[in-house]
Amino acid sequence: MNARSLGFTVILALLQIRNSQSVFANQTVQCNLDQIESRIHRLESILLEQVRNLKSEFKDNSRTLETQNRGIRNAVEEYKKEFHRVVERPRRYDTNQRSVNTPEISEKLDEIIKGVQLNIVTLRLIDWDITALKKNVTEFINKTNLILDDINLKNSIDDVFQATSRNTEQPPQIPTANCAAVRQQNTTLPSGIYLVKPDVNKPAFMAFCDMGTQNGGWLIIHNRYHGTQDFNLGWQDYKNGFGNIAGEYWLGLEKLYQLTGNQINELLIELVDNTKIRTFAHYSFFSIGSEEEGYALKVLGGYQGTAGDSFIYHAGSKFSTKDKDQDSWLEGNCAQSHGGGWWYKSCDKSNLNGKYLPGDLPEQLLYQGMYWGEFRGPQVGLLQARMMIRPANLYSQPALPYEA
Ligand SMILES: [Ca+2]
Repeated sequence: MNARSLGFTVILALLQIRNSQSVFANQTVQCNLDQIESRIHRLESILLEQVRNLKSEFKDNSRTLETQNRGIRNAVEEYKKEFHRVVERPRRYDTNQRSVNTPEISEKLDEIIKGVQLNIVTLRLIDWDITALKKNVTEFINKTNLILDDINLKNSIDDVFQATSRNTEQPPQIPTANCAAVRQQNTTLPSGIYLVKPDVNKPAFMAFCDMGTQNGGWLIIHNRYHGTQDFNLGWQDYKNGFGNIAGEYWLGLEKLYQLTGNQINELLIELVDNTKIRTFAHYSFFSIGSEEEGYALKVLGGYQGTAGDSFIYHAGSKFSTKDKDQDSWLEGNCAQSHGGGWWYKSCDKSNLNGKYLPGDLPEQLLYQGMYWGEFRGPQVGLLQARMMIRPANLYSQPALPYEA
């Protein structure tokens, strides 16, 4: 084949290819058009269906709205009728009497409103009154309950007293003047604490009564036996008394004056040393003065005993404490030097309110212990000491030494 025929052949082949491509393109377009047409038909049917549904739905809504409109119209008509009825009623009522007068109705309404407001205020006041009344009733009930409690308590106390008086069949105990008077009332009473009232114008007080020693009836004014009670105290303590009536104590100068100021008493002093040896000093006549007199040892005499008379040296002396110097020692205060209140002179031959130091005392504590000069001397502290009094029977006592 030559070049010319080859070229022709190529051109021919190219033309065939071109023709075949054109046929293929035409077929593809036709296919696409068919598909589009089919889709359009489906879409049209869907739209028609939706339109039908919307029309149906619209008809339903229209019927509902129509029904609602009719209801509203009916309601409005009812309201109109009611309004006319309300408005026409006073008019018909008024036509029988006088013409309609709106201002008068308004005034009446105002009066009614005012009346209602007044009633509301009145009701509020009544409510407040009721609240206050309720409060008063509650307080009254509480007070009544308290009174009832008191009455019940009083009845209970009365019952107890009546039962007690029925059981004992004795009048209430009246304090007697002293321990001897207590014993005179009943000689079988034991030793113990009793209420005594030596001065009818002064309060009664408690004291320990010894009913066993030398026929009993002794009132303990001083008691020391273990040293727990401090006796290095001031004037007020010695005046009013201190300690434990059932243990160690000092009765007090004021009470001692009440007991002995207007009545001579016996004085019994019991002493025990640290070896348990007992001794005693008995004075048939004992009395002290008032506070104005410095509670002075005004009467002391008629000694009898085994201890020795180491107290007579103090007769006539005023009572002194560390804060009230009434002793005869011009240069000093015996109570400060010797550790306790006493009827110091210048200074002492006995001191039962000294320091509680049983046994031998070192030299620097000479005269500072609880001591009795004639018994163990000022250098030995005693173990126990007790002072007691009872009214003296002047006609049965031995005569004073200088009268013998
Ligand atoms: Ca002095």
